[in-house]
Amino acid sequence: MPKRRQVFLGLGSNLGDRVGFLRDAVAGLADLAGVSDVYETAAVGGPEQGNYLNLVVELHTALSARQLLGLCRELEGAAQRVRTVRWGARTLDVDVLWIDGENINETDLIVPHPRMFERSFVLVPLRDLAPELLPDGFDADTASRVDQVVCLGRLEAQSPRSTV
Ligand code: GSY
Repeated sequence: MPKRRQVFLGLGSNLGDRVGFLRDAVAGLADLAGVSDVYETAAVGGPEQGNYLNLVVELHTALSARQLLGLCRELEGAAQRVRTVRWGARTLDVDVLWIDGENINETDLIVPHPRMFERSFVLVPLRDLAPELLPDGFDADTASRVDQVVCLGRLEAQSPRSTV
């Protein structure tokens, strides 16, 4: 039996029932060890699009990096995600951010996620679960203000009103 490792996944939604997509994805996760607060965040990159809801989850799992990537794709598929416009609006995006002890550099899988340490929409929720992983000197208050990252509180406390 492979050893369980600490893993962080980043989830985001900016199309349709954003709360519902996040809630269903989190509910479908085995080995869940933690869920950050939900943050409303200004979209980074791509065409003009609506705000995202973002959160980070922690798993303690024996799944391999490739199995985790498969899990991310499955969760996106379950949210009827359609890949049309690159960096465009999406019902659900799930990224493997970090796996304890892993460094992977393959065309379709890079761990730690290559942009996670530049993105306030990842770092601010990650701080809820693993402040020790944040870059030295990261100032969440300044980052939240500059990059428009607003804490909405716990996922279970969200109402489904935030449909876009
Ligand atoms: O890379 C994840 C998808 N994504 C996001 C996101 O989740 N949140 C914000 N705020 N902007 C984003 N741009 C992309 S692409």
